[in-house]
Amino acid sequence: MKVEDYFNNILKERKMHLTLIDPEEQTSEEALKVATAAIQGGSDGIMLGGSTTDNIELEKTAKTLKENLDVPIILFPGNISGITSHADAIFFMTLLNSTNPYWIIGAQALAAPTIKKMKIEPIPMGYLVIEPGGTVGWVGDAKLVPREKPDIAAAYAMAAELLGMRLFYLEAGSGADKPVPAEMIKRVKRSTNLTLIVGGGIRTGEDARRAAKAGADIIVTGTIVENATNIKEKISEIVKSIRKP
Ligand code: 1GP
Repeated sequence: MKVEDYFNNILKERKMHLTLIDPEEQTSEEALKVATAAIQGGSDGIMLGGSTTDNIELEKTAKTLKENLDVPIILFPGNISGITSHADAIFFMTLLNSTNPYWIIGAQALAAPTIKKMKIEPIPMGYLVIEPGGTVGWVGDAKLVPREKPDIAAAYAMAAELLGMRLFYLEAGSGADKPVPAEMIKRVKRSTNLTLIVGGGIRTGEDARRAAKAGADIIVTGTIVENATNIKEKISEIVKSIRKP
């Protein structure tokens, strides 16, 4: 089954959770342990990537995860180095509010021939970086969307929808001290029919629930698995809170 269909089937019934693993943060064996615990906690898939991903680490980790896990492995590339064939799909994304054409369409053009040859499933996605923006905001030369300007985020989402993208990711930046504001999530969700992903700075069940209630379809967390002593329990806290009616 295609990964996008897998998403859409689940989303008919409930919200989803994805765990982001940065291959640079641990060995591939450790990444497998983290991913296994996250899946036991209720994560619906694993995203692999980071703003400064090293392709050698990525290849190793992706291969290990792909051989040992049953949930989809989705690439979340920070650059053209974030591509490997050991994955089920790739978020084929454009950093819409970058001021540098490289991050809007340059990297995508360089990567497209390889992705076509690899035959992994591309999922077209608009990516918008909100204050504080973290490493991705800096690396991606983003003109950060102010937190109190939900209409700006909604306008970008509408443009993404009109351009034919099917997913939209509101990103506060990995490790952000505060997640994307609920009002912004609400405004984006109300303005489009896109599948809405929200991530950056979500650390508790309450944070996740607020984002899901505001309209996020898919919640992404990364940093919490790097810090948690009991990964399964921590992910389960997040997952339960977004599945509550
Ligand atoms: C980063 O949105 C993701 O791209 C996850 O952020 O590491 O803060 O959970 P955190």
